[in-house]
Amino acid sequence: MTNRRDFLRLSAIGLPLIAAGRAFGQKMPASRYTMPVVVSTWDSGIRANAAAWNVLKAKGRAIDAVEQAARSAEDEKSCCVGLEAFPDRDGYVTLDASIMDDKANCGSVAFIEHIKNPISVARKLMESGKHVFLAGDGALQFAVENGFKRMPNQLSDDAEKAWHEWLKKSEYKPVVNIENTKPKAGNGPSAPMTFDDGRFNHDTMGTIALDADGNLSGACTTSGMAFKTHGRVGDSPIIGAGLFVDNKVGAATSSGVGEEVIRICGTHTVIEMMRFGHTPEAACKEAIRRIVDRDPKAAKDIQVGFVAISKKGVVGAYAIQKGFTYSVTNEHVNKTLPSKSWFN
Ligand code: SD4
Repeated sequence: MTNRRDFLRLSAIGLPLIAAGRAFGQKMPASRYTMPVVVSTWDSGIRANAAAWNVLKAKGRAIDAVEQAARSAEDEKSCCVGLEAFPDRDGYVTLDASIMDDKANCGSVAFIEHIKNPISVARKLMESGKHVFLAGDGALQFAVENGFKRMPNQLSDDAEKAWHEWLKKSEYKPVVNIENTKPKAGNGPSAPMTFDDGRFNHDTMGTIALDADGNLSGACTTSGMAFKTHGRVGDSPIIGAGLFVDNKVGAATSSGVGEEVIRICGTHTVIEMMRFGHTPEAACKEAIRRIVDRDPKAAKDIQVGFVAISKKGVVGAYAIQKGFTYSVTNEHVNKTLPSKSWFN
């Protein structure tokens, strides 16, 4: 509790600062959004945000909102997340997902097959309270034991076509910003992807939200990099790499080449920078700097993007390459914004 002496001391320090701020015409920064607010990676994040917004506008919890956002991406045919996604090099669709709430409860599943909504398996694991991370057959077993339906191992027509085409050269080469490649004209935003569109890679849906009570949560779901080695796990299910939440500071998520994000504990780095005073954008930039500094030549050909939100609703992002976008939705806005980038 603040006693009288503390009050006088804080007043003596604080009032002149507030007065100075007013004198210089300081306003709320443009990147600060009133809560509740939800932020997702990429253009397709606007559709995930719509699912989250249904929860947030009814004063629901951030953890429920981010789960709904991830589920909506997993359910979408056009979004390269979930069972419709491109497979690994051996023709298996293997999924990664993570979720984290305002009390540092978290759950992750990696390299899981046959499950339509891995994010909800991650949530179930989080709530079971026993473990935080399950992988492969064990994750599938946990899902089935908890009532999730085991789906058949069947590639979508588009994924099958793309995989057979890829097999002709069998060259693993992630394409920068392929996540935002538009479908062919006339196909519409929810048309299934086709190989002719040049899509070799996958959207990752990372979502972070601040609810009406001021609590933060995040979720991240992906099929990983298309045509990856069987068994490969990226950053998305790793707490501190593809997703991190600290309810006193902020929340962050990432998309792009997961190996680079794992090396620097990407989203944990972002949140630690914010803890010590960086804005979300400056913190994301610092994480990107670490990736670029490690191998500036290699960085020219890869994409990684971070997006973060502070406890006060300030949102910022930074990427290696131009073209990374993030979508923001609250009572006043529903828009997709370009991220700043290291290379232009
Ligand atoms: C991964 N970070 O598995 C993910 C891929 C991704 O948009 O973000 N694609 O490495």
